[in-house]
Amino acid sequence: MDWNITETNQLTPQDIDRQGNKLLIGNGYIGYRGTLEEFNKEQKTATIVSGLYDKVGNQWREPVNLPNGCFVQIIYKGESLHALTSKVISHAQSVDMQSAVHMRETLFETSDGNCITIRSRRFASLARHHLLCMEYSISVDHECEVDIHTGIDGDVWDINGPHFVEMETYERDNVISVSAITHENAVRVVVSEAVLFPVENETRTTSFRDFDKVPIQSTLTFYKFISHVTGIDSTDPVKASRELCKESALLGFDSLLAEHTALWSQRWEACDIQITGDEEAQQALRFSMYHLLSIVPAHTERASIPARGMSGQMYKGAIFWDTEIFMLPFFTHAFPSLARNLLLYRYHTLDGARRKAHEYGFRGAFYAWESQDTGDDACTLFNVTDVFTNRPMRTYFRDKQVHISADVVYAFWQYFSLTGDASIWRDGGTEVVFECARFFLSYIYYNPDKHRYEILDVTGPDEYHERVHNNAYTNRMAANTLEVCRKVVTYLQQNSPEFFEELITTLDFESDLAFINDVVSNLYLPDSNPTDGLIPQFDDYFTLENLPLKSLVERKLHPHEYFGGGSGLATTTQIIKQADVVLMLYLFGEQHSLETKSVNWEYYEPRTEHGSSLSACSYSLIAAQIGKVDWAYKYFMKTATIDLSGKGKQYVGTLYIGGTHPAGNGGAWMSAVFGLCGIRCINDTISINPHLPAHWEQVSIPFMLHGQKLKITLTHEIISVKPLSPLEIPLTISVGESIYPLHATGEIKIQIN
Ligand code: IFM
Repeated sequence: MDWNITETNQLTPQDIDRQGNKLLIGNGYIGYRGTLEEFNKEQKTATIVSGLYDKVGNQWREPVNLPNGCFVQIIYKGESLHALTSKVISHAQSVDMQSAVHMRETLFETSDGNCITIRSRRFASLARHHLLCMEYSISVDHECEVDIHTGIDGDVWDINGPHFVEMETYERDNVISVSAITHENAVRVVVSEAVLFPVENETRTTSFRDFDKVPIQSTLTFYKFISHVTGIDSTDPVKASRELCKESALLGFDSLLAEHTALWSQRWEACDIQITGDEEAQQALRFSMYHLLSIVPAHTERASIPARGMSGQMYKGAIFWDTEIFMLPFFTHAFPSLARNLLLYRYHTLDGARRKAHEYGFRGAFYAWESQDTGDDACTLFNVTDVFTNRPMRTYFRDKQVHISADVVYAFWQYFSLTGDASIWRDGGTEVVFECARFFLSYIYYNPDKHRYEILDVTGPDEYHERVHNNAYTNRMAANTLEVCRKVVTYLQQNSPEFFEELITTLDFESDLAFINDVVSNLYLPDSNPTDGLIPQFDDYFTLENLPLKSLVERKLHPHEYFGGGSGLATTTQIIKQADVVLMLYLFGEQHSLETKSVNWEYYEPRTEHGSSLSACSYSLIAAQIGKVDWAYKYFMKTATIDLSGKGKQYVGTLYIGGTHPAGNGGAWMSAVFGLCGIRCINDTISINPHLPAHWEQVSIPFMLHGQKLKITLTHEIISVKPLSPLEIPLTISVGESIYPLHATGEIKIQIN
């Protein structure tokens, strides 16, 4: 199967936007959009580094787009060769997912009939996370001279910029550096470049080099080594950045590429799922993993994955619940240390969550709906613009999506129970769990008439119905938070009593613990109605207008009008934005019968708009469990192709909101592994109940549980599980009613049909 994702289209502005996202390269520190070297801010070039945000005036705080070191413009007899304005005979642009290298090949015909081909390769080094490397070559049909203009382009695309208040250029030892400081926090940002060029006729203007009248007989190749360092990473970013360039130029492109490729091979070995019989699904799933691997911060536990990855400033570069619920499973079962980094980001932003709880008059930790570097909430109270009045519309994402704190706790417990890594509790996890539990204790109400605790005035995952009471998802997740808190307490009392006692005292948590015991058994959990098995998404949901989605869409007066908010069309109806009850049924699968799952899937599916990229995977997961394999496949492909097809919403009014969809990418992995392959882990047991599409001949999955590496291979007839190294912890495999112990080194094969 081909590992290349290739685009050969004529470049329209829409293609350029889409390819910028789709053909992104990254190493978790740098994300570089899949644009061409001659492009500039008009074509949305962007170099985003993780964890760096800036705010200008009253505008949204957003990631900083760094000066673009990949810029190159070729000029032939005064004619700039540009993919948008020159005569292009052929153009191909691709990403090799195996080695995470972006490539382009464009054949230009000049006005005097010379054919000039530009080829480039670039990668964000996985071995040196501040470094981008590029090889650029020019091939000609007829011997000629060209002018080459290259350098660091500081005139960058911003949504809410400009973010630099000072920009200076230095040159020493043939390394050019652009240094600037950010507007809000005066963080120094430095981009430097070294160029290995075959001839020495360079002149310089500011941050650009000009190589004039360069003779080319057939092909000329040069290399750029571009480093990106900020004052957050280094006390002397100018020096660090320059040294990295010099060192890289000495090592050379090929050896840097070799070390980068070797690391990517290791990554693929740990996670590549191979599907025989379905090239389209294979490509989509690999592509989803490629994107997750390109943006996961391996270098730090102080950053996480934003909802639009590292594809730009969209969605304020903010981290949502997307990471904990939709991306973490992939990392937990393939790269537990990266999952750990993502979780600890929540520990490092706990103070921001404490501040938010305090701001709203609650105790404990209320995590930011849109979290950046400090954990303070970047979500505004008016997060959507009304297309009719062009006025900001009051939304309650920030104030009422309290499930965020429960999502974080859910993820911590999942990580612990699937990896066995108890160090997470001492390294901050316990504090996160205690503070989130405390938040819910202060948020709940006791209803004396009904003798139960309730959670009022919240917004669940379905953002079209704000400020509802007893959202089934939120109540279940809040109860889980309290249950996890109790389990962590028990674990620590048994395993780290001194640490536990100290923490209880430091956090003054004794009385909260006593309260938790009472609440856990008396918190109202909306359950299935005995007559029809339906679970109300929230109080009185079933009294809302019941109409087909199509009819609601027909009521629209504007193509981009928002269905939610104060007077949105969906708010008085049963049409929901995204999986809500169905997601809950997946996350708490053991507590619900297949019958309940089936009845609720059938009810909510036609009422779900899938207005969020988070929705499809839940419908795929439950469809697989209830035997609707065709639907499970359909929704799997929907989530797995979201960034391949680039069909997601690109603009709201004039605001660009496109970008990659890492939650959709993580959802693809979940739908394939937990849904279609039917893998589910409970303690040390892997239960496997495959629902493979008829045309899938075989699937093999590298899979980690409790630190043990396995290869699970499924066909329609046989399930095989093979330890990839001697097992240190006994594991069991459960298929149907039977349990099979997995032996230290041996593969087990189980006939299923
Ligand atoms: O977190 C999601 C939310 O559930 C729906 N709107 C988009 C957010 C970011 O993906």
